[in-house]
Amino acid sequence: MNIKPVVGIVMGSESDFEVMKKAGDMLGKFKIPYEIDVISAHRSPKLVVKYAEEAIRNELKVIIAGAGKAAHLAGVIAAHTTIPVIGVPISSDDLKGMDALFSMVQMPAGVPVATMGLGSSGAKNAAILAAEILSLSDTKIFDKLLNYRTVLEEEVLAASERVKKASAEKK
Ligand code: RP5
Repeated sequence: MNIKPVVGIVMGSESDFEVMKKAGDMLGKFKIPYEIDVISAHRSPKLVVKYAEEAIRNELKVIIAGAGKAAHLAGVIAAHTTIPVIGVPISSDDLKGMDALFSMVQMPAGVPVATMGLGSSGAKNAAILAAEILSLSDTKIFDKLLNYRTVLEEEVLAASERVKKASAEKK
């Protein structure tokens, strides 16, 4: 997208991309322009501080940060900006994401990170939450969110029909 990004998606490693691209896909559905990058709280800490400090000047409205293991990326960004930060904990083989979840959700009072659930669902929800924040001052996004909820309901109704039909066929 050529339009100026209003959401920044960052991740701690390229290995997070498979999950974090789901956030980008969801923002794309809402036609919300975003930028996406890899910056690491541990491996490139100066870049993280620079990103966070320049975020307001770059007119970002929400930052989505995904990381695994000792997941400090979202918290460090939140420490350097007042833009809302949404964290996505990413699962790893060792502790199955509990490490990332606890690192992110246990922010000390004063510096919030809106922590999502683990993995792909968390990445999608991060994008939807970003859209909800933006919708407070953008009626087009507000309408798209309402439409999205309608689609969700239609999908449940369709699933309901399929399950009832499959169950009736077994009787
Ligand atoms: C974290 O460590 C990253 O966010 C990633 O989830 C995890 C492992 O990184 P790699 O070793 O795969 O680069 O900083």
